[in-house]
This record gives sequence, structure tokens and C-alpha cells, in this order.
Amino acid sequence: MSDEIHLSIVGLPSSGKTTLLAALWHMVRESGATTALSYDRLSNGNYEHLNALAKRWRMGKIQQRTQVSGARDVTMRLKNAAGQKVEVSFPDLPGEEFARMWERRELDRSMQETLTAPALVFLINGDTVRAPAWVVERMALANKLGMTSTEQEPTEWSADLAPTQVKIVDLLQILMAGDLHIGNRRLALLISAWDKVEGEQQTPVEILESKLPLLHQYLHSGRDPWTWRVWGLSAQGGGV
Ligand SMILES: Nc1nc2c(ncn2[C@@H]2O[C@H](COP(=O)(O)OP(=O)(O)OP(=O)(O)O)[C@@H](O)[C@H]2O)c(=O)[nH]1
Ligand SMILES: [Mg+2]
Repeated sequence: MSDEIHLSIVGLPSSGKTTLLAALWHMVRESGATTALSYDRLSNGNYEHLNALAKRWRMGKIQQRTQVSGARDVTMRLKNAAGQKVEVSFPDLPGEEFARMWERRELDRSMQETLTAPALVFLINGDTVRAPAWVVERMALANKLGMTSTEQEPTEWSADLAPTQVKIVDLLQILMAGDLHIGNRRLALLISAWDKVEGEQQTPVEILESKLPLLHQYLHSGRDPWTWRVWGLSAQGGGV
């Protein structure tokens, strides 16, 4: 048991979970390519579902949004050259399940096992994250354009409008509290759609610092015992 690594792959809506699952399945099952981890077995899941995802992926098609009813837990066991086993859980859940944790403070009990894995891979779609803007800059721009704030109806605040990094920091804190708190854990932040971000000539950690400063500060402060690293991931793309 102790030589087995268990990791779960999680992320907000449209963060790239299904695309990564499709690419991983293709790499370990169908490409004949040499990968650092090789396929051992499918502990939980359905070959037909995975093959369909990989087929879409090979055709360069965008994965369909994962539906609540279509949620299928996929767990595959991979192993490294030394024979060490890596159990990878992909609760191929719609990201709404994670968003719901933030918006309504609700936790589906079926997610408990996934969320207590000692190692987590957290996906963040780099293509959709925007650097925080200063309110004063927004105001100056609005004034220049002749848009005075009184002309606009104020938007009522709701939890789903919160910035991505606010949601993520809160989710990470939830994972370090109550029943989900299992002590020190490893966290791999993957900035997905890296092919769209790399043109900005920043390293993944620089992107974290500049576009997700709250998340960067939270992790750096060591408030919670995460051993973390950040990578850029391109699981699809290269198109124009
Ligand atoms: N360019 C590019 N786009 C990507 C990459 N990975 C994911 N995407 C895009 O990001 C969007 C969301 O990807 P999904 O894999 O469906 O994300 P998800 O996390 O499964 O989303 P839900 O199931 O809706 O929660 C899609 O439009 C993908 O094409 C990547 O490596 N490069
Ligand atoms: Mg999905």
C-alpha cells in the first residue's frame, strides 16, 4: 500500500479535465508512445467512454461539457519503471460540482474519497484567466469613454461572479479543513491551454504571480501545509 501513490485530478468548469483525461488515455493506451508511466489497469471506469473521449481528442475536437448525469468516475492504475504504482482518479465530474462547493458550501459525499487523495492535480484554464484590474483604471477608462457610473445599473453580487482565484483559494482551504483535512498534501497546479499562454513569455510560476496573485500569496504564505508546484500543460491545441 505504502508504495502506491494516489492522486486525484480536479478543477473548476472548463478547466481542461476531460481533455487531459482524453489525452492521457490516448498516450497510455493507444499511441504506442513511450511514456514515463505505463498503463497497468483500469480500476474503475468504462473503456467505451474513454475510447470515445480519446477519439474526439485525436480528431482535434473540443470535448463536450461533462454532464451531471454523465459523470463517470475513472480510476486508472499506472506504474513507473521501478514498478511503483500510481492510482490516478479522475472524477470526470462537471466542474460545477467544484463550483458548487464554493457557491453553496455544499459537498457531495461521493466526492469525499477523491478530495482526500494525498496528492491533487488542480487544473486552471490559462486561456480564460484574466489578470486582476484596478478599479481606478476601470473608472478612468469609463470616464474617458463618457460612461459615467450613474448610467449603469449596478450588477448584483452573486458567488458565481467571484474571480477564479478567489474560488480556488477557498476550495483549497476547504480541502484543508474538517473531514477533508488529512494533513500535509501535495498539490500540482496545472495551467492548462498552455499553448495559448506561452506567447506571453512567462514561466508558469510567473503567470501564477501576475494573473493569480491571491492564489500565489496563499500558497507562499504556508498557511496550509501544501507542498506545491506549478506547471504549464498543453493537452490540445497548436491550431491557429
Ligand atoms: N488550446 C487549448 N485548449 C484547451 C486545452 N485543454 C483544454 N482546452 C479547452 O478548454 C475547454 C474546456 O476543456 P474541458 O476538457 O472540456 O474542461 P472540463 O474541465 O472537463 O470542463 P467541464 O466538464 O465542463 O467542467 C475546451 O474548450 C477545451 O478545448 C489545451 O491544452 N489547449
Ligand atoms: Mg469535463
